[in-house]
Amino acid sequence: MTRLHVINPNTARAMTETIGRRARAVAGPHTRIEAITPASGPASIESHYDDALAAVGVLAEITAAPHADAYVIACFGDPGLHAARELAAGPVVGIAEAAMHTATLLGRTFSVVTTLARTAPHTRDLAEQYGFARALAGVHATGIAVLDLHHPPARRQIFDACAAALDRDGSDVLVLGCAGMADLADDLAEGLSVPVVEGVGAAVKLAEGLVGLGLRTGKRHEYAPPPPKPVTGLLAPYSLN
Ligand code: 5HY
Repeated sequence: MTRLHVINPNTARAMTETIGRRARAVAGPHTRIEAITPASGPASIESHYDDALAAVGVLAEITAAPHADAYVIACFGDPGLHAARELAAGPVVGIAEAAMHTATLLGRTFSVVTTLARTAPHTRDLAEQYGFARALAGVHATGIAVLDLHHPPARRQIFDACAAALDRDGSDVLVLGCAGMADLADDLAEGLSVPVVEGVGAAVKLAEGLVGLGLRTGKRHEYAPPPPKPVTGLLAPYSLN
């Protein structure tokens, strides 16, 4: 049995339920999904400030579950990804990185449709960091806040934004830029007749594959355990001494 911890870095429990449903819908019969809402953190992640706060909660969940075979960070900003890989023995897969890898196996270019415009530069930065800048045809914001994605009008707005993005970019594949859109992929793919990649499912299947291959995070260099040192004040409980 593969124990896969899927961590929603924000503290919106309804969103964790959406993420968990999608993860379980795509997971194989030998994978047990644990969908996790951190005890602390922002209700949603829409800024660098939210991202920084959320990373601490992600790391706490990684530390609390050393027994997991792999972890998914289920936020399109991949908060805390590199620090989590320093802590975890098993693979840690961020949904943005997973979605971009998956999209480039399906087409030469992909478009990302996301929430607020202010998050678009971070998506471009991640594509650059992960080596997908050339394949990224465009990042398109809907202007919908993360916690408003479940409202019916938002669904129509997202569909229209996806259609416009594909037309404008001439791209082959669509990537949904928020974990809160995870349950929209199948309907969008049918309506738009293109591959629609959402990061939760992509990350779950990649994590399953890595575990199935017996592969774990490399610990020789950058992702070696962090050197222990005193941590004072608010974050003192996170000291690794
Ligand atoms: C996410 N925020 O997937 C991102 C999406 C975004 O709370 N979950 C969040 O807007 O960056």
